[in-house]
Amino acid sequence: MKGNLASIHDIEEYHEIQRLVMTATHEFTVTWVGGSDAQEENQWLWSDGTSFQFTNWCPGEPNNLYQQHCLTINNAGQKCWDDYQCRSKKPFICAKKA
Ligand SMILES: [Ca+2]
Repeated sequence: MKGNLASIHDIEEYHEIQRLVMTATHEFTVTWVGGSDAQEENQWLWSDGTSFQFTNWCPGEPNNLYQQHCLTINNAGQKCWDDYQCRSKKPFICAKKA
């Protein structure tokens, strides 16, 4: 569909993405978004090439447990961010230019 995993630049975009996930799944489902530190450990970049400004990491994250280079949102009660193994199958949310 010519999109990429969504980049999140500020809290407004985060809330909009959470709203879209809620609309689609009827809950705050753990979802892949387009953040990764696969190129250099702990240097997180968005799929659009920008670096992380706004973040919402869960306490103790990102912890790179057993090599975690991809980014999930809506974790735990706080709906916070956790780095996770990229091969894991989860719902995902993409963006493309309108
Ligand atoms: Ca983690």
